[in-house]
Amino acid sequence: MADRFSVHNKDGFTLVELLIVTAIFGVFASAMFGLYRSQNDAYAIQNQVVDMQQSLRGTMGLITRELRMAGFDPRGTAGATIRIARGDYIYFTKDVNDTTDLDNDLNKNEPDGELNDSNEHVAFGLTTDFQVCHHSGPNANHGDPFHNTNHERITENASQLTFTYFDENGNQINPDPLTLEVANPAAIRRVTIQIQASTSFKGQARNRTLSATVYCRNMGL
Ligand SMILES: [Ca+2]
Ligand SMILES: [Ca+2]
Ligand SMILES: [Ca+2]
Repeated sequence: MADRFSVHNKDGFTLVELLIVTAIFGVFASAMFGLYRSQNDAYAIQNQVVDMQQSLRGTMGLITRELRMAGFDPRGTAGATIRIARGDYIYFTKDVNDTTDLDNDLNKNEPDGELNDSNEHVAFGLTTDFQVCHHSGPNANHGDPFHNTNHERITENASQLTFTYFDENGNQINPDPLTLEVANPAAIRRVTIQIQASTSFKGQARNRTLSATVYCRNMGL
């Protein structure tokens, strides 16, 4: 019996052996936990960045699709054009619908020579709380992103939205420094769009920027 409590117990572990095993296990467990936590963080950051990039791509897809139609006016009587062009905001019109079926041909998805139908007044802008907003409606209540609630928020955490404008000769058209608007938006033929989004994880910010160029082929026809 006395042997069981001896330091030199041959049948079981000694106290020293147990302490060493416990210490080794502790070091191992804490290393594993650290590894797990850092992998978890890396995974969370990666997820955030992927979400941000998807949101950016979705926003850019919508802006380029819509902007390509700016000035679409196949009947030539609607007066569709780019109406307001600022560095952070654009508003344009396109005749794509015939919501009331003006010509009684049972087709509501065709140009009718007017700009009073759904999705014919479109605006994109960046709000002061860093969201890219989209307005699409049947009238000139085009949703100034800074004052109007009649718009849809399409990108969270956008730190920057920049529109750069070019005329038919490829020359950049700068907004007037006082009005902040391009003086003659009807002269615009090409627009470069740049959106930047930011995400933050444990105080570390990550930014992604996406750019695209749209040729406004329906302008100036
Ligand atoms: Ca109409
Ligand atoms: Ca019709
Ligand atoms: Ca129309």
